Amino acid sequence: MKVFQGKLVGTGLRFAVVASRFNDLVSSRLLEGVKDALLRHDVRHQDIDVCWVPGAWEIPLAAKEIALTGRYDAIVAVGAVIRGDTPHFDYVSAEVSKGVAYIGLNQRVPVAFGVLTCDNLEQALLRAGSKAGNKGAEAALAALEMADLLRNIRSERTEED
Ligand code: INI
Repeated sequence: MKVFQGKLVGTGLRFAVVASRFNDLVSSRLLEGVKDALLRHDVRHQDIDVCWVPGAWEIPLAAKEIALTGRYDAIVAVGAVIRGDTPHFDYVSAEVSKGVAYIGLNQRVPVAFGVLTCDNLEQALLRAGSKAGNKGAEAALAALEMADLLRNIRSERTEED
């Protein structure tokens, strides 16, 4: 039996973060969470690039272009979609989640989903580095694990090796 697993070791891995400027108060905290988690797992500062987009809607296109460069082992998407008085929230949150998932599958690069979809700003801030943790940091760890897992699968490196 072969067991493939990813470890949380960032040595030699390159990451891109796509961050949406809309609700910047939240997304900048998520971005800090991503950077902190990656740096604490031995990713080098110069191996983390950041790409800002206007809003969550724009994340998938930027993530696709980044994936196409072939320069990154994983991408982390961060942003905050916060419900308002109209159905706008539903359209933006549906498209960003579908788009991010599609790009990962289509480009064969992990794209971790650190985009919050919340009913209000308070819920978002709780998940951006306060009581409910930092979902950016959680997404970064998922990206790290998946990058190592794919590296292992592609080189057939298993636990027994
Ligand atoms: N973009 C967000 O990232 N979060 C939001 O909460 C949001 N709301 O609610 O409007 C939002 N809208 C902008 C959208 O992502 C696009 O940037 C815009 O529609 C232009 O394409």
